[in-house]
Amino acid sequence: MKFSDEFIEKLSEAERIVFFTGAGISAESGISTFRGKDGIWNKLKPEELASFDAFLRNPELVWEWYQYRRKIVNEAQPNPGHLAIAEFEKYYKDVSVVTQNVDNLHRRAGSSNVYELHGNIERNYCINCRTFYNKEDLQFSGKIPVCKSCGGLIRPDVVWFGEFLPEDIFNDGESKAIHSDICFVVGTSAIVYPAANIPILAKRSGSFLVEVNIEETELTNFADYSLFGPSGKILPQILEEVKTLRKA
Ligand code: BJW
Repeated sequence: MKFSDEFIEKLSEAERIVFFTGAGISAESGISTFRGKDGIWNKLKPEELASFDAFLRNPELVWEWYQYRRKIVNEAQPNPGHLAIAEFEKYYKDVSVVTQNVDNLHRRAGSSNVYELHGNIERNYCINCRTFYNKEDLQFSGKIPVCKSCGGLIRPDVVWFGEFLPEDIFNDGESKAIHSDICFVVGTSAIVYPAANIPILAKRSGSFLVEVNIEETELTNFADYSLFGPSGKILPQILEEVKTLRKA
């Protein structure tokens, strides 16, 4: 792939890089996106699965759905897109991943600075006393697990619609984006707020905004540069360009 001269110059001069990622980066690992042709929300209703009210109405159903997704995530492997992002750390002094994904694949790929805006599917907590439980601390046998300390219902540590994002993580991720030289926006429809504000703020603060997606999104007209194609193909090609520009 031939990149623009302006993009190559930015890659050459940059010191601080942010990758703002969404479900599309994990599509090539076999994890479904939410929207679009094969998206989860085409078959299942978000209001029945991804809100606190839905959980209180039918905790068994919500647990079953998360257990199903956990199985897929556990069996999935980071793809060349995740791996390329992790390898950027060899070439830039400050590389951060600000992700909407809950699948842990950026960490498993080796990225060191990961800000998980919507939580992590492997963690859980009690809705009463907020005791945390890792996946290995819990058994799900059709009956929803309850807290060993207080007997409260345990829920996945993810952010559902109408819930606030973890404040410190959001603020730190936003700050990284604001201070970045290049902000890559990878595999997201960029329609879920407040996360979708982050790339907008990055560009308004002077960062060069590069979109990587298989199709146009809400952000395309706002981005400085758009690269259309699967992130598992495009990101390794950008990394190859970086390798020729910068020495490890
Ligand atoms: C590829 C590819 C490949 C495919 N390569 N690319 C107006 C009306 C109603 C509500 C609101 C409103 N405005 C704002 C809101 C609030 C709401 C919101 O934004 N809703 C919008 C949908 C309109 N936001 C919230 O509720 C948030 N909280 C909040 O606002 O708190 C304040 C508040 C408090 C109290 C009362 C009211 C407000 C919380 C949002 C939480 C989102 N949670 C989810 C589920 C997480 C848990 C789980 O996983 O189970 O997060 S929803 C889902 O969407 C998930 C994702 O992180 C998020 C973003 O999706 P993403 O990653 O962009 O995926 P897709 O599928 O949309 O896009 C995939 C992209 O990849 C596509 O572009 C493809 O083309 C591309 N792609 N293959 C490259 N190989």
